[in-house]
Amino acid sequence: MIQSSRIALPVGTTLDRFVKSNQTQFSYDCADLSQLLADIVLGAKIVNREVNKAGLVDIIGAAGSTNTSGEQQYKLDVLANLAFEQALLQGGQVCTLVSEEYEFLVNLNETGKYIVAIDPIDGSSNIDVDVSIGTIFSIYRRTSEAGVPNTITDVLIKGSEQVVAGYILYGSSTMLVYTSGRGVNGFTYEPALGEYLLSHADMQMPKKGSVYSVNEGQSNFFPAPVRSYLDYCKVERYATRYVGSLVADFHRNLLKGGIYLYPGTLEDPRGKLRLVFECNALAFLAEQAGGKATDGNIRILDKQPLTLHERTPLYVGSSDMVDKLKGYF
Ligand code: AFP
Repeated sequence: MIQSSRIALPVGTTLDRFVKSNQTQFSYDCADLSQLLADIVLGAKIVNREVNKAGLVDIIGAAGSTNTSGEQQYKLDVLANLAFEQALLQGGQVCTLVSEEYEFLVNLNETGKYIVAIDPIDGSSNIDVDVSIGTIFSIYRRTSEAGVPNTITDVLIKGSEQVVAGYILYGSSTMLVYTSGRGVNGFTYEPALGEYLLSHADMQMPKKGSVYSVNEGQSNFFPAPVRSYLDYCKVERYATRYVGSLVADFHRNLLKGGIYLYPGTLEDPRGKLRLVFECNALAFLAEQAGGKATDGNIRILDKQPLTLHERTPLYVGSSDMVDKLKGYF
């Protein structure tokens, strides 16, 4: 006998339906946003499929190449980059793609209205050890003339100009979290349906938490204000939680409250994280959820990138915690 009560259960709100029913939240054409997110979701589904079988097939491990920052590329980095590029190319909304995996911009469609910045796989070194990884993306409205290929100056845009930003977390479940500038919403992937379903509506980062996330092994080389703040965290007996995948650490702090720190060091004052591919998107999400993001002196979203792969210190998380840290600078 068919269990009608079971099949009658509501499916929930799919990402597509959510975007369409919240049209007024997006200042531009909602159909564009819908298509763009659908393209990113398609890329993410391919990545998710590969991540889930990473241990079974020859997908883990180094690809034998390095990316533009001289870092080792993992096979999944290469595959994910290709998956997103192909999905965005097919969708046709994007004039230019900039990716952490490419040294230069890639012009996809001269008439496209949007520029996408993407870190296809964040936390690559965690792939081989089955720890959560992520994808981070920012979407900007094109300001250059349509029909003309963009140049580097057209894509060096402040984070405050983002129209949409988000991430996909490939964790114990796969989640997509995004903002279009009117709050933050989270969707959990239901693999049987192939859909992202609204699971975390109007996410708010607690004003304060008791977790700090930092690679504290490097702390002898951190700037004095950061070292003082870390001493304060210990006095307060905050817990340390650091996965080494920015998306995973950020996501936990978004839900539970906390602060993520990636400072510069004495030898390398700009740290490791990229402004365009990683920090801007998370800063936009943090602010939209009530949190804050700074490099210690300047709000991340106000920083004008001078190069595509520019790095910046990043302190992001609960507003009271970021304010407290800023007090030490
Ligand atoms: P990988 O992609 O090289 O693993 O780097 C990940 C990352 O950019 C970010 O996701 C982590 O929070 C941070 O670097 C970890 O860096 P450390 O290993 O220096 O702590």
